[in-house]
Amino acid sequence: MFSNLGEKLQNTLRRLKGKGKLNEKDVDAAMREIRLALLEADVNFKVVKDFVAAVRERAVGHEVMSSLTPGQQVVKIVNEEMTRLMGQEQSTLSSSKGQTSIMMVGLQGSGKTTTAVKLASHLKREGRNPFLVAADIYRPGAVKQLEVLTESIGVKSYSNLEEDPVKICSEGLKMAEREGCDVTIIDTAGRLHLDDEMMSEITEIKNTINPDEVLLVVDAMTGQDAVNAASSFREAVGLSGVILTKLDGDTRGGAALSVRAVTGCPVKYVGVGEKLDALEPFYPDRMASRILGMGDVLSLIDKAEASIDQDKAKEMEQKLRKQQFTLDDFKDQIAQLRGMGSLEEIMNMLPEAGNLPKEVKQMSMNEDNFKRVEAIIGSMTKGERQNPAILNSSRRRRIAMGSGTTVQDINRLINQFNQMQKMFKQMGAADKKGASKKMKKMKKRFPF
Ligand SMILES: Nc1nc2c(ncn2[C@@H]2O[C@H](COP(=O)(O)OP(=O)(O)OP(=O)(O)O)[C@@H](O)[C@H]2O)c(=O)[nH]1
Ligand SMILES: [Mg+2]
Repeated sequence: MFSNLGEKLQNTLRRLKGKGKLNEKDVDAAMREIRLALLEADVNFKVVKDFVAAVRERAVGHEVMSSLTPGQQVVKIVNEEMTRLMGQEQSTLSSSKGQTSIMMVGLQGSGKTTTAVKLASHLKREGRNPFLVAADIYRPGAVKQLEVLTESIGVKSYSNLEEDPVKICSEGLKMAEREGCDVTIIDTAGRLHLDDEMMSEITEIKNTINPDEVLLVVDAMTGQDAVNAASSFREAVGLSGVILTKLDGDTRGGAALSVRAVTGCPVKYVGVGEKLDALEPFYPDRMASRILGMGDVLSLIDKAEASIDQDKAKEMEQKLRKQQFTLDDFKDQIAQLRGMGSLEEIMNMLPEAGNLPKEVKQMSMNEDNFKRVEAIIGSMTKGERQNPAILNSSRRRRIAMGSGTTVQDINRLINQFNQMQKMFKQMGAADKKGASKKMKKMKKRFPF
């Protein structure tokens, strides 16, 4: 995704990071490169100008220039400004309960129908009960396309080729209620170009059914054309959000980086493939980190969350409450995090990570390390695993022999285990005091 832009920005920033001290000339040279990279990625020229000015102003500030790691600070600034550019916070659907209606609009071929079904599938996974309405009666096969797709995800739909689109929509809404569905997604017809006829039809639908959301679907591959379409739709019908499709292709990034700044409309989702599960909520911070090659750590955590055994996590929480966390549990935890890089890499992205003990941060979750931990713990007796406090030096020597490791390895592991235990106690205490939202989220995701 946006690989060309990412590569260029990363190269520029890497050079900055490599310098011990920065002066204004270094910053200016870097800003020129960033400006060029953004323009080449088809970011709106005015957006580029404002962005570069904002980054420059902060980058040549006293705090950055006099800091020990000025290059690193500039990277942080670019990341923050890019996040801000894309809307700062994730923008969700305006209503998450009760009867909700969502109208999809957009130019022909932008991905409306596919995205409508993807969204239904996404909302279904979130526990809602979606319903689809096919209001595109012009293109032959459009209704059938929607029917086939909705059936494939087990969602009901409505259409009626005898009626006009406005009537279909109001009928569809009633039908959805009768069927006991709580989200109605309406797929409208697209035209090749913005024209009055299309605008007046969707305006009429909008005025009749008064939907909770009007989402514009735009093809990110079309760059600034997508942004222009968003401006026109916003003026003509009003939009509550944008969905960018085809971000999986060799999209340059111009649309994703400019649409919010130019139109003021938040990007709510992105389409990342033709399959019906290829829709993701849009997180400005994650997208910025992805472009800048900082790794999409939170998405990684989402993945981890999906792979972590929820029953085990509950059991673990009970143990933690009773402070019965043993070395066996420690091993299980590491096994679940295996292959995700070091905890430090993962947690550096979270502001609270600074408070984590060094021993915990430096734990590496790679395969070799895991094998070593497994061997060490495997060479312990049950009593030792339950209560590592009894591990005196002769026991440690025996375990090192048995596991083919050294006493230092054992010491390090016990140290990490102790620190982790201490961290849980702190987390427990923070919980009582009302921990920050991020910390709670982290705890939920890493239920050790
Ligand atoms: N690679 C990729 N293809 C997509 C994505 N979203 C949609 N498509 C493809 O884009 C093409 C057009 O999608 P449709 O959903 O039919 O577009 P539409 O806006 O409903 O088109 P009309 O109804 O003709 O206006 C299809 O081949 C989709 O598979 C995406 O996120 N990634
Ligand atoms: Mg369609």
